[in-house]
Amino acid sequence: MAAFDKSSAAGDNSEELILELFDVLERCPAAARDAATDAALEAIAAAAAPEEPEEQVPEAVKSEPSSAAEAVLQTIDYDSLLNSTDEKAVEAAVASAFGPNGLGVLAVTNIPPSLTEKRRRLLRLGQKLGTLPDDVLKRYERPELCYCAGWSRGREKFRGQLDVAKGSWYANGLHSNIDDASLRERYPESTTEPQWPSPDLLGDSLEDAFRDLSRDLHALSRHVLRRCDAVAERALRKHGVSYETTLSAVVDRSRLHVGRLLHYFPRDASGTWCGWHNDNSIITALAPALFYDAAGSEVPAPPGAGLTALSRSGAEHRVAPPRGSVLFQIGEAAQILTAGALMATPHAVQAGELASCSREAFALFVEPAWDEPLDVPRGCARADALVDYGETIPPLAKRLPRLPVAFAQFLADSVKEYY
Ligand SMILES: O=C(O)CCC(=O)C(=O)O
Repeated sequence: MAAFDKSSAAGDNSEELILELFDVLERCPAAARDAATDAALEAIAAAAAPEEPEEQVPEAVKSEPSSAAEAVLQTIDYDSLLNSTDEKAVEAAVASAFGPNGLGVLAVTNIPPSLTEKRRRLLRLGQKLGTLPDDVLKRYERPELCYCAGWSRGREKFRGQLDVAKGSWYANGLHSNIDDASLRERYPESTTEPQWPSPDLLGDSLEDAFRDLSRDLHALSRHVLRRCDAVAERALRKHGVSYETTLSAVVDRSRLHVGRLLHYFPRDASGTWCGWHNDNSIITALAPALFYDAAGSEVPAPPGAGLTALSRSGAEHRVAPPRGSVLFQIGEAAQILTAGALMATPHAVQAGELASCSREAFALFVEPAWDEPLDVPRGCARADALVDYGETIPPLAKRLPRLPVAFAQFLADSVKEYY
């Protein structure tokens, strides 16, 4: 069974218009489809802008018409996400972002000023941290934890190459103490607290800033996930599959929510700051990046720099988050648990023409618990969860030899393929 068979008839509710139009577009003659795709690409090019453009997105829920649905950044207003009584409209926006014709990225716009302040506070600390002398940073490395807690630069390999383009600070975003002896013994890398720098070193508490932002992003993720569950449930129901293990339930019983503060070092040549990959998470919350020059002043993004996503049709698109937004991407654990009704978002970070500035970003990987069994819903096959992006993403088929599999095992098998 193809869990998300796009040729099946869409529902007859007007609220399902977006999903239905996706289907119509797929059945269009190639010329019409190409024209629609070109229009979308032009719109993307016209929108190319620094990672934090000036425009606000005023609409409550901005759903693009289907002719431009391919690879358009879908947005949803924060207040609508939390308070709208029009669930169908909110779900349609989530379906457009993460469905088969979506970009795989959802921007939650008009976030509260307090969230923006927490993002700026943490990213500023990321800039200060990343520009500390190497010998100071070394004190915060934990080789015995495979550099999975605290500072890590040039220790991970990406596709066989040592990754020195960025440095990361890793910690659990929510939990400072995983008080389970068995988990601590089996998974020390992800259950051990890093040694946080004292506030004197950076002029502020990295630990507080990291956890404050993580808590807010986690809370927001749960609102998005509730709608992801509704979208998956509807898609699977069309195939007579009942959706029992919801993403929300999996996240609620997990304490594995990995935060990663990223400092992308200035470069003297164009290229890629972070190569193509899928996250292993259920969902990833991304605080849009800030850029700093050598003097520590905030600057606009260099042309062409920033997050790039691979749309479901295989086209690359730069993502320009609206000002005052948070981005969400789907990870592979969700792809497996929904048998492909929600697909992970292949993404990379480009350095642009000449990134003589640093880039500061933060990702919260909202993950299943270590021992959570990952499986497709009853009635679906392992093949339904597999999506092949050729050379771009290490094939999931290889990293997922059988189902069910404990999340920690899937993570370990993925790390082997990527790093
Ligand atoms: O820096 C970003 O915007 C994305 C980070 C990312 O892809 C990752 O850490 O996996």
